[in-house]
Amino acid sequence: MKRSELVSRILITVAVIGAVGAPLFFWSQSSLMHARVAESGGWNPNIIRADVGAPLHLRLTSDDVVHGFAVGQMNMDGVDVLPGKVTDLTLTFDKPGTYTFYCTRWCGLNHWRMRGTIEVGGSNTDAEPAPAPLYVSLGLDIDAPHEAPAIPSQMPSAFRGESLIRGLAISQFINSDFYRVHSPYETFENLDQYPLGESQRWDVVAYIWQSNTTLESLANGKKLYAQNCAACHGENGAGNGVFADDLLPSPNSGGGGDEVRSMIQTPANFTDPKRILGASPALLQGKILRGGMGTGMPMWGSIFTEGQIWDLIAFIYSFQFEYQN
Ligand code: HEC
Ligand SMILES: [Cu+2]
Repeated sequence: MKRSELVSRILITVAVIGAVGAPLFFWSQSSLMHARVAESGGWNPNIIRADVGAPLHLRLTSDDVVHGFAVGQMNMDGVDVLPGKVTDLTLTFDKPGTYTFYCTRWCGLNHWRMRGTIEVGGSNTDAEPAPAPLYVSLGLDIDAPHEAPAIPSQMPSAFRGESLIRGLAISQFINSDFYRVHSPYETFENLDQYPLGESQRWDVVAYIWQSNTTLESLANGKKLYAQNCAACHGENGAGNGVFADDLLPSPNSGGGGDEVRSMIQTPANFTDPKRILGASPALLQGKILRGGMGTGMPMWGSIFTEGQIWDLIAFIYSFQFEYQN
């Protein structure tokens, strides 16, 4: 499904209205929806019902800090939800289903727990079941270790790679069917049929990875990463974001002593070549969609469109490769 079609599934109008006092009077036919940091209860209400095609009016205010509101799977920019103000938002859904809404401002450590659902009822005329994610159809165990057995001695460069491929037939590596199901390390192995040294093969891998994405996708991934991932995984991908040290294991991950605890809490370091060069896009997609792993890694499947997740993955690999721009 193209992104423009996804966007057209929802119609949005927004207005921010001054002080809560007087305007309340005008809008009193529908009640306010309150936002609070997750520790104080998150959204109230956090389940909303609506009907297909019928405008849903939401009146949002915050009881504490600045929050944001957006509906997942819509490629929608968040609208601010301010203390002492009312944000008036009208949403119209043209497909039934369960939608996730979420906070878009880093309001605190548990920011990403500020989520709720909109149940949109109506007859499901053109229902097409969602296809299984790639990791499921591939039967990939995304929790198995995926360390690359060998890593490059310097950062692979797409620029050097491009100068090496003249006369080599590598077009079979440059399409999404290949890219999505192979790790950079597997691609490095596949390249051993060519007359190239090891670091040259890694440079060609960098070239192949860059050729399987676009500057637009990388830029969009970078933006989404800064908004949604950097607070844990770090601006520079090193797993050292401002919240990284404060993450708690999820309640059901049990004890396990300090060593296990620090292992399961630490956000993945995307600058670690062993880790990322050993992971295929399908594996990273599975982890992003599903989240969990008994850690603080949120699940993002209900938040991002498929295209947005591929953009994030393209950006994650850019911590491993020197790309040309
Ligand atoms: C609240 C903190 C937090 C946020 C926010 C977060 N992550 Fe994570 N993430 C983690 C933790 C902790 C892990 C380690 C879990 C593991 O690897 O088992 C992790 C692991 C991952 C992995 C697995 C890497 C691997 O090698 O297996 C990927 C991919 C990932 N995160 C992507 C993202 C993306 C993309 C975003 C933003 C959309 C994001 N994360 C936001 C905490 C976070
Ligand atoms: Cu918030």
